[in-house]
Amino acid sequence: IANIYEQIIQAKIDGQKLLAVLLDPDKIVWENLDHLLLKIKQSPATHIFVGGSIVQATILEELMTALKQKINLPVVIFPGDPSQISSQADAILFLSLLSGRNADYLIEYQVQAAPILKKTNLEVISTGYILIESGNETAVARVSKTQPLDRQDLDLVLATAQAGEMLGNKLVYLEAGSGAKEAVPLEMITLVAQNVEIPVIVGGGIVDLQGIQKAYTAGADLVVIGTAFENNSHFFEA
Ligand code: 1GP
Repeated sequence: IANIYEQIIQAKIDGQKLLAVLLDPDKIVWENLDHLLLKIKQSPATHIFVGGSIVQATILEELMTALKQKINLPVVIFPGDPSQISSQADAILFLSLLSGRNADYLIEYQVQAAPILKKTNLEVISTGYILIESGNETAVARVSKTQPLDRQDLDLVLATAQAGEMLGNKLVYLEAGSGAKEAVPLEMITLVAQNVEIPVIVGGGIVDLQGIQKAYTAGADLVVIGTAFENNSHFFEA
């Protein structure tokens, strides 16, 4: 699948909204995989993201093989660390955790990943990753040992997104964290979307179809759904 970033940009120009289903290899029940893949095929998803804050599963490659064989959607790695790189994917979100001040997640892991990525054909998409406080501690904050940004501090979130854009990030990802109690505030999505040129991804704590729609209306270009689909494979049927 050629140039995923260009497709995202084209969708933005065309006003087409994108939807990613997030699959965490650790949480997949292997026996249910065919059913899961069928449900993704029947869903409005435009992308599959694969990753998690920590992935212990050794089934990453098997999962990638199954996804590539059985589903005709771009597969994008959404990594918690450099161990989650698979050359079978189409692209990788090359994340910098801009909300935090942990150098490992700002540059160290990227340095470790670069030579690995050079040996693959993965499309590398530089992404400014911004964790927003969500009413509960999420895995991203715990694993990265960073503080999320205050959900009231719109100015700081915007400045962070804009700094990412100035550094050359091609996407900004507003993240409440997987299983967040509260999703990213809609006014925050709007403020960022209106004041950066790059596409805006929003995820974390979106648990119903209205939540997806509201995020789109607020200005999200791509919404990520993890937990809600994990808990209910019929989620998209409503
Ligand atoms: C997490 O944004 C994604 O990185 C999805 O979050 O699991 O809450 O849908 P949920």
